[in-house]
Amino acid sequence: MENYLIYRRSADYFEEAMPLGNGSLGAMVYGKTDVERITINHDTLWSGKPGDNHIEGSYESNERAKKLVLEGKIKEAQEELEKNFTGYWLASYLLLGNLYFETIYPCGCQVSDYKRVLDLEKSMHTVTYKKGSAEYKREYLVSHPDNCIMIRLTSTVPVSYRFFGDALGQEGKVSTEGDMLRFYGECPSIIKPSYTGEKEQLYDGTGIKVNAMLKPVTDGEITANGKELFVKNAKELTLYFVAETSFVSFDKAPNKETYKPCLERISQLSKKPYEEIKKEHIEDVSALYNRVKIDLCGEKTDKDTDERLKEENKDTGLCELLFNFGRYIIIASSRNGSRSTNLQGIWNDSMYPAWSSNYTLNINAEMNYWPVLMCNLPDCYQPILDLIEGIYKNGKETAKRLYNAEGFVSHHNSDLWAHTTPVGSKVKNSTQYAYWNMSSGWLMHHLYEYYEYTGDKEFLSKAYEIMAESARFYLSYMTEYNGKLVVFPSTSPENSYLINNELCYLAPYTTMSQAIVEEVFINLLASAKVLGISDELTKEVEAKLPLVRTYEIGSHGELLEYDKEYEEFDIEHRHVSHLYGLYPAGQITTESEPELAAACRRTLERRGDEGTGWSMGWKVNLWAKLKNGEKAMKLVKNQLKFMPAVIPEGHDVWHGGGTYANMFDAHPPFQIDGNFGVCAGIAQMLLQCEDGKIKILPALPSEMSKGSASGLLAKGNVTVDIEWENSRATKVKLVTPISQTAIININGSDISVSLNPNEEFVLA
Ligand code: FUC
Repeated sequence: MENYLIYRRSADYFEEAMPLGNGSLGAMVYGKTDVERITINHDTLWSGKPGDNHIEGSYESNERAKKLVLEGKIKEAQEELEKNFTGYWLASYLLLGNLYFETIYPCGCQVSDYKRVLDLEKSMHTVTYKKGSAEYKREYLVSHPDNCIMIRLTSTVPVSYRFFGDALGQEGKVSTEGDMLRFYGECPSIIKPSYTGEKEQLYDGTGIKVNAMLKPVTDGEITANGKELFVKNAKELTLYFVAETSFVSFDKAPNKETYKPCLERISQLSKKPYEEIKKEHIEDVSALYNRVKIDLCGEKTDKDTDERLKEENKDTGLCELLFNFGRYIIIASSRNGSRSTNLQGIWNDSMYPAWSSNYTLNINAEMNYWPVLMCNLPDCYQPILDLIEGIYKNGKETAKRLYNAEGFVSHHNSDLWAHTTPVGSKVKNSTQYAYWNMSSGWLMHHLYEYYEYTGDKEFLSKAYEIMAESARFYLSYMTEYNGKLVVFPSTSPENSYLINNELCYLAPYTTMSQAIVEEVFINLLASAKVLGISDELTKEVEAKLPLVRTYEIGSHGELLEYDKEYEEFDIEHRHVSHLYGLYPAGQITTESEPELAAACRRTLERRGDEGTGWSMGWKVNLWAKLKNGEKAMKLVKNQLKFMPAVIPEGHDVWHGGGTYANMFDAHPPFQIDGNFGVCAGIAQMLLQCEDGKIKILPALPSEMSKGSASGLLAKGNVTVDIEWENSRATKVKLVTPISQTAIININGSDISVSLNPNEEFVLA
């Protein structure tokens, strides 16, 4: 079983360090034997504050831009939007700080037998080594039940340690308090995104505050000097770390007390024995992790993980490890009560992370949740549902102010505060990303998908209001154009085309916008049917649905991305937005829409098999949906291409992604979406739910001709176990709490089966 990341040397870079987390607290452990470094995160440490960030005049600007597009003046329309429509940058995800500790050894001998291992099943990191004849062991974990970071240092001889740290960029402080090390500070209320190139931070007392404490419990002697903590002659040392922030909720000023609760919590917690915390932690995480087990019959190996990544011929075991690592990071970064995972999950070591490490909603933030339900982790899905609720509440004002429309709307970016306004801040060419009012529609996919997998009608009846308001926005904002009902004008996320050698982003409409609206409408009607709702809204949606579909096939046989065929600028552009209908929406399937599916295939062929990490992750899913296991596997392997922590000079970061030594996805730079994307893609090679069927092994590559998978979740809350040999399913076991008739596609045939609640159904 591929449950371990193994290394025989410590990390020099973040992209080599080991991630641990409980959804809220995150730690990146370097495993250094001289001066250890642990970068610590808390999911609520962001810049900014809640509230209205709309700018005046955007409605009028959009109206002017619409008119210009109608007149064919695309460049002028873009300039108009960039001048008067684009708004403030949103908040940035930050870091809590770094904890360091130096080990002062009794002998100066060399380190030998060094090994660090991340155990995915137990969610624990262990470092072992020797110095002379003395043996050293370190254990690291981040507990969800006890909400703390735990470090346990043991050695066969007494050693001494020096602890110190840094906190929250320029304003944070680290000092000692009694026998503890305290980290405290305040987040800036404004910090410019790294891509503006401006390093500017504003601290005005309104930012989120943090207090964190590290407390040692040891057989050695503890002293402190105000700045650093010392532990002398210890053979056993347990470190407890807790953090409290003043964050309250997306719509309230952060004013929760942090200092006292932090002190109280650490003094209580430090009475609890390490072994007890560890036992409860392992029970907690392994209960989630072990729901799914796959065996892709890879070679048994004890090789270092980065060495495996560097090998030319990657075996199926590495694919299995990538899948398991994806499930591991879901559990480590997204738990009930934590924030929705951002561009870096919860792991970030910079005050100026790439793209602010916030929520990019034109693919990235959604991709983070693609594998969660399939991997039977509905408990880890709640954070994105919470984010959607915030966006829904804020997005009503945005719909009114920017579009004079009903319902709610959000754009390509959001943050801890669930902001829904377009960014761009008058920057040239910002239309390319900032002018995109489609994320509110895309997010509805996640509401309906949650219902589809869990069958939770109570959830659906609550979510329905949000889905209805999303539909209302598009109904009231869309325009008739060439006999169709379209989002006018629109962009296709971050792509461009050429007119007279000029870069254009805006088009009268785009395939993706239309596919998103179609999905919003279809899912609304499906939900209304489940809930027995029939009213004005459902009637209007039903009547307008046929006017929304605009799919066209171009001269290369490809699916068109815009209202018509334009001259392409970057044929291998990383976004494959126009294939939204194939995946994630599933409107196009090879069975229901063979012609459109063939056009999707041409589009993918023309886009190529490279891309940023997340782009390849998306393509794994798309090829799997096209039932092409060989291509899906090729993309998995491309994504597994080793990426050094220092990006080689001249490397094309827009087309050349890969995987870092620590298995983190490389855009590059590090971006976690690709990990989640490929994890979902591997699951889709084994199981798909479409056309009202559960399809077994729909895109199995020849390299995976033998194997087994258990615990995958299918729509309808059906847990599926599969065994296969010679590329044919030999045994399929289904269990569901919901009585239902399911159609199972197995070895090329459809079989209708009646499933009784909690009774195993076996097809052999
Ligand atoms: C989208 C992508 C970029 C990057 C950014 C965070 O804008 O186009 O490649 O992933 O999000």
